[in-house]
Amino acid sequence: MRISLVILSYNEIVGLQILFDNIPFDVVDEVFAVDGGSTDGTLEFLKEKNITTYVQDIKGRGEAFRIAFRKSNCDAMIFYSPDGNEDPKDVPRFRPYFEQGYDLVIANRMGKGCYNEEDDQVLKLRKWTNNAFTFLANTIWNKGDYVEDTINGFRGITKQAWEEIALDGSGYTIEYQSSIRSFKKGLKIAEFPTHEYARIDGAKGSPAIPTGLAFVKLFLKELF
Ligand SMILES: Nc1nc2c(ncn2[C@@H]2O[C@H](COP(=O)(O)OP(=O)(O)OP(=O)(O)O)[C@@H](O)[C@H]2O)c(=O)[nH]1
Ligand SMILES: [Mg+2]
Repeated sequence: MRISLVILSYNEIVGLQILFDNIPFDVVDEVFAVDGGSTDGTLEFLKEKNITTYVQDIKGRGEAFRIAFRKSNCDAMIFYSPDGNEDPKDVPRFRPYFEQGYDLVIANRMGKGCYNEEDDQVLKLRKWTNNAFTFLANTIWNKGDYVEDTINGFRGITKQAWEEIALDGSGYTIEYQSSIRSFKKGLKIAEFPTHEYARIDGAKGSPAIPTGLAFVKLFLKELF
């Protein structure tokens, strides 16, 4: 089983500089980056590190996932975002699941023994919203074991499964769509517990309200 590690970046120079040396490149067979059009030195940094980088014509994580699928020469892809949320030490944890025949493997921030970036706050608005979308998707479409984190971007998928689910989602909804479509197709899904850390360059991140609305739209689209 050959695995690609796909670095997803959009103006992530601060995170990259801190995290890059901790990424265990030796456990994958291919590495490349898909970039949303960075202007902060991210592209120069990746070039200096000899990481092949595809710069998107159309922005958004949805498009980035689709480009990764077209560019990967392997059987499965792991998507890693170097903004600080995801622990690079988790990268080696995907392969055993793929080798056991799982189609979609998700780093779980929500279940027991997991940690979400809001867990030390009283108001966990983002976590609760995530969990509500997760509950709906499980209730409506999942015929297998409950999947606790349908939204985390830190996930891996086989190319065969990717082909089957044919995702057209844009932006930050792509992961949720990948979970919903995997439920619909009855694909084999595994989760392992992860610890979500704080964003390194705190100034950025996905905007809560537009992102929430995009999720509602995607949910309704999948429903009808
Ligand atoms: N390739 C690519 N990557 C993107 C794009 N938009 C965001 N990213 C990357 O995707 C990752 C996650 O985006 P964030 O903006 O951190 O979204 P988030 O994790 O939901 O938000 P925070 O919790 O605030 O970190 C980061 O590494 C971004 O650099 C894009 O259009 N293309
Ligand atoms: Mg983030």
